[in-house]
Amino acid sequence: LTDDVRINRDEKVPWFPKKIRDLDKCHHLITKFDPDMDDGHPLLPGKIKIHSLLLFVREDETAICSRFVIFNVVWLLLLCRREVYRKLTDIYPTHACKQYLDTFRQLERYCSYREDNIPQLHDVSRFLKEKTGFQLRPVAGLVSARDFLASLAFRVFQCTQYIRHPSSPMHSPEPDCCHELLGHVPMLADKEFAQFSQEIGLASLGASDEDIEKLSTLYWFTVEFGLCKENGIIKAYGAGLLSSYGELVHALSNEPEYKPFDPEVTAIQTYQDQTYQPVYFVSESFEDAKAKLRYYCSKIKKPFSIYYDPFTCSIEVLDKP
Ligand code: TIH
Ligand code: FE2
Repeated sequence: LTDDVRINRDEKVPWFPKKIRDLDKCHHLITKFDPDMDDGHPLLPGKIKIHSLLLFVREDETAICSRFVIFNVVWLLLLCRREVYRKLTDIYPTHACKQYLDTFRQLERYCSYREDNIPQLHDVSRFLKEKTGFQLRPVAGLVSARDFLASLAFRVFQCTQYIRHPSSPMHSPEPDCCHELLGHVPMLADKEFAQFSQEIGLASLGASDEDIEKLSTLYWFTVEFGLCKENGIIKAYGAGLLSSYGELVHALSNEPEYKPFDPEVTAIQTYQDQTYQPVYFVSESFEDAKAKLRYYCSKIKKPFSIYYDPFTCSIEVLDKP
């Protein structure tokens, strides 16, 4: 995280975006899985090395994006359409929370979500914008936690466009377009959840590295792997679960450990991102999770406070009295 902390001399806090336009500086990629070290990584289609693709991105972002799209369309047609989509939609009715089921139905209707179609990022983004003001922005890989969370403050969601390797359709250790479209998009179309996501983002602006670490852990156990109660029954709302058949089944089996969502505890829970989670946090409801998160964020120490102007989508920085 050291690189992307741009210290602002006057304020002595890490630089952060104040306008949507500033997000052009918020897509620092991290190479978590070094392709030279990890040939068996399921995101590497055959011999194609992710990091040589990433180097290319910096030189010519648009060229690579269209190559990615063509490339991905092939995988998507071959596998996302059948395996991922079909298997997941089979178990959503029993495993996904009601908010998800509701917005998923709308996506089927208005964004042509179906097993033989690839929804276009642009159409999906337009749908979200109308529902909750969220918009999607393509990104070439895994973005640093600071940059990723900062974009949420503006209701901007950075989306990968490539797809997992067909050898592991039921789980990918890194986000891909199945994860974004099936996991995140339906939840971002829910008002309460969109608000929750933006609040994590707002709390991250100008936060210390230590607080970013805690906020990204909170994000991990809620937005990615969160469970919630519905009439006493546990359901999934986390995107990492809703895009992985394997983990969705695992999360609601009796194998993992469940803990009540409590930001203080959740923020310091250790996690791994290679395989299924051994621990999940269960929220009473979104309202409850939001209230707890808001209280937690109000305790984060910063030498300033911020105001988000929803008309201009920009941040005003206010001195603390
Ligand atoms: N495990 C998820 C999937 O298979 O769709 C992808 C990820 C979500 C979060 C981290 S990796
Ligand atoms: Fe994700």
